[in-house]
Amino acid sequence: MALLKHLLVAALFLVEFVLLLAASESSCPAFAGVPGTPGHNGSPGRDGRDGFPGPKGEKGDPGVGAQGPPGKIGPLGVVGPKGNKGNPGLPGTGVQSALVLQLQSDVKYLTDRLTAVEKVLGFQMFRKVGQKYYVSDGLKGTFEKAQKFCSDAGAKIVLPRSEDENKVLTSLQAALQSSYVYVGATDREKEGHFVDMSGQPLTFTNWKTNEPNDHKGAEDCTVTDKSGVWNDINCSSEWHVVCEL
Ligand SMILES: *[C@@H]1O[C@H](CO)[C@@H](O)[C@H](O)[C@H]1NC(C)=O
Ligand SMILES: [Ca+2]
Ligand SMILES: [Ca+2]
Repeated sequence: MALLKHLLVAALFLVEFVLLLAASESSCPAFAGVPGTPGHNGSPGRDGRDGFPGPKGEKGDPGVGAQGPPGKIGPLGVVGPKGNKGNPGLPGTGVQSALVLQLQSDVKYLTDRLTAVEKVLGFQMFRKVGQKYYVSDGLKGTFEKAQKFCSDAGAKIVLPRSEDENKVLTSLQAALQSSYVYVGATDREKEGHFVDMSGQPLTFTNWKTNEPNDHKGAEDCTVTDKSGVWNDINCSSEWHVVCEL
């Protein structure tokens, strides 16, 4: 049965094929056939040609250039007028005031020391003892000249106030190869009462035995000898001058 059905279908197709051939080769009218089923979609066609150029575009915005390098520095201006005086400062705190006072004190001390040292450097010979300098140019003179020489140099005639100072004066005296050096002690105001150049009593003395003796009633000035002992002597003899700073 199945074989027979296939044979019948195949025969039907054959008849339809013969009829189609006959219809295409003859002009004689024929009956319109039953429409076939729609075919499948074909493959896409080839790309079309490029289109015509479009219309001209609108005018563009103005361009912006990059910033150029800075120009040269101009010439100096005229100096301006002097400014007004500043306002007075605020009062300092206790700590600041103390610090300023300490610094002022330190500066004054250093300035005084420097001034003294500069004076010392003006002399041919000097010795340092404590905070003092004993200085000399090797000159000789009366007591009055000795006083003036030291005063003119911004100093005072030497007067040892301690054993140490007396020894240093003896050392300087040896360097001067001096027999006697005037020291700043006199009893001109009151016989037998020796005072310093400010009129104050002496706090240190180193009198030789049996001195001061006011020999011939004419000895109101004082000298040290080579060994460092003191003697009263007249004020008009010329002895080495030593000053202290
Ligand atoms: C002063 O003393 C010296 C030596 O000590 C002596 O030669 C001189 O004559 C004295 N001068 C006076 C005025 O006394
Ligand atoms: Ca005397
Ligand atoms: Ca004497």
